[in-house]
Amino acid sequence: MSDVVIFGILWIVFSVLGELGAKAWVDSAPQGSGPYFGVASNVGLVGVHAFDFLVWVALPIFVFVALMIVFSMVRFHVRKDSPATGDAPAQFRNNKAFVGIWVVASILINVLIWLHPNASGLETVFAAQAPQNNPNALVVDVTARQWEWIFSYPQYHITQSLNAAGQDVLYLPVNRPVKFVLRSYDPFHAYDYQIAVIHGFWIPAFGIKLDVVPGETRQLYLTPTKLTSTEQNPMTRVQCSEVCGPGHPYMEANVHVVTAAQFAAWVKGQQAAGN
Ligand SMILES: [Cu+2]
Repeated sequence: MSDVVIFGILWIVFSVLGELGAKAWVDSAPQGSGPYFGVASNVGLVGVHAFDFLVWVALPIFVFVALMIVFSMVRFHVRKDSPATGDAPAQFRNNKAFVGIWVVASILINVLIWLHPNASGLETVFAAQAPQNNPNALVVDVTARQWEWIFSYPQYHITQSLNAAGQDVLYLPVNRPVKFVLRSYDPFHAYDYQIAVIHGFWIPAFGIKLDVVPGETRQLYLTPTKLTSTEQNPMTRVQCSEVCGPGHPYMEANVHVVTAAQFAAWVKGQQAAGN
């Protein structure tokens, strides 16, 4: 068998094994670990699909390069018992066909990745931010202050949602679009606007974050796609992602993604508690 055929067979075998191994690794990762943080939103899934596609494309390329090095070392090394002198095989400085294929293939792969998942993924994310694609959205006013996340539900007349321990908490019904309205100011020291700083609204499992800037009102749409909570997966939490002072690392809030019925019951409880 010629070297090219042997190399081709090895390339295919190791590429298939690599693709299967990568998939098994991703599928077996428990919630919150692995490459995806236990993704739980429509926007986060865009990133997952992009990552899947990039791994799928990159793996055979990696196998090709790595295998070429190992294959050459094994197949073409000088043997111990070979004479010190003698006719070496013909040497070439370059191989026009190989270089041509390499350059054209590299350009095509780069153009492909620019189109998909880059441009296509961005289009999906932009479309997810269009109000008309988020009917019946749940409005959550998010106020960031040093160092606390405050959540208000104006549609349900909840000014500040709190759990039994009196901590700020974010409840969201699964599969219903959410419109976050993000502001940075301190309602407890509202007279001094200069103490407001930039915070970063980040829920790792939702796969998106947005800076919260004093003096601006920013909007973020997303739809939770999975029943989960901070207790089940610590990556499902609100975490400040802009250094905003000594309390920055602890500027987090628990998140619960629940069924519509559970959400309705929770709303009643918050209203009854006068929150
Ligand atoms: Cu912060």
